[in-house]
Amino acid sequence: MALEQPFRKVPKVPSPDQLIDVAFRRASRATVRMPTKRDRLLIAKLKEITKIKTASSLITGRLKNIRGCIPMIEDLHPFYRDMFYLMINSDRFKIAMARISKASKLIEKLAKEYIARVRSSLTPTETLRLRREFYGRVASIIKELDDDLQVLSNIEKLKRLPSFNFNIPIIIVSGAPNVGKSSFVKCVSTAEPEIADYPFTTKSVSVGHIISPRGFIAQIVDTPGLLDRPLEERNKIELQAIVALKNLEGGLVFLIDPTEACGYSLEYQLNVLRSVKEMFKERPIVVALTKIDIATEEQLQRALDKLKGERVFTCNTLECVGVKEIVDELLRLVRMSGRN
Ligand SMILES: Nc1nc2c(ncn2[C@@H]2O[C@H](COP(=O)(O)OP(=O)(O)OP(=O)(O)O)[C@@H](O)[C@H]2O)c(=O)[nH]1
Ligand SMILES: [Mg+2]
Repeated sequence: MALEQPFRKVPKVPSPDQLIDVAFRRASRATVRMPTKRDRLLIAKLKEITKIKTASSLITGRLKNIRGCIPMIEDLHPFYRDMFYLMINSDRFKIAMARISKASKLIEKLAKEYIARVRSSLTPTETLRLRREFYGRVASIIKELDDDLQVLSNIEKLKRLPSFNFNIPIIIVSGAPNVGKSSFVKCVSTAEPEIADYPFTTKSVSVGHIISPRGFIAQIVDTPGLLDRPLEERNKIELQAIVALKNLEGGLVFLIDPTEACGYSLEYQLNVLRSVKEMFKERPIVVALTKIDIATEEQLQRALDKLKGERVFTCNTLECVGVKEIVDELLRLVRMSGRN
């Protein structure tokens, strides 16, 4: 199955101090092939040149590797692209990439220049002074990149996003907290769902794979903290994250707990449903009542009355009763709407 997660390969972005420390430490340990002639000046030159080469290639190598592992943002699937722009200011990102590239080229140029100067120096003391001067200049170039490296280190948070196969439908499970969303995902997906974090909160998103005798047919996503409150209760970052979710082609399941054991009144839950419908206009949505094992006749009837005109399913997500029918119905609606 073709799962995508464009940020997984982005390496850990070091701070300027970490980068400098590692490079200079590695350079001081670099081995030098001693010449057969025991010439103090020649030995000093070889030692300092090796240090300059090692430190500069480690630093430029790390910087190039970071830049090379960052995907082309405009080529990304819109879900990941929106999530990227949610976490990273696009102008600042472009500036950071350009400044890092420039710094890397400058260090390469300086290394060449200092190697040439060490080669033509006349005393061992001069070779040492030149190498130290090189280190000083490199350190100040890298320290200037503090903000830029910080910007790129935010990309690391995007590694926590789940992977998706965008060729098959994605079902988003929504509903007020505690109504049974996670239990629903567990019921319908075969393997343990992949647990990932939103980059902007500690809450975990989980993605399960739905497999039928025909194979891998859909993915199911639990999005705690995003589609569980009415629109007015969401902050800017959550609203942007919801915009990103809209790029996931498929449909939604909306769960309602008619017993209110979840801690939210039926009215509140219906208000959340209104918001979700508002946000996902023209998306297939299947509404289902959960906890039918403990719901009374009255509770069920009251919910059905309030949902008049709507096709409502029922389920018990503790024992996985009625869940398959909900998924089948949603996939049917998705196919009819041409959304995957
Ligand atoms: N009796 C009964 N309890 C259920 C059912 N589904 C879930 N529960 C219980 O309800 C509680 C919440 O279930 P979860 O699946 O964690 O609900 P959730 O919507 O994922 O909750 P959040 O992630 O906090 O929003 C748990 O204690 C479940 O055991 C059900 O069909 N019947
Ligand atoms: Mg949950």
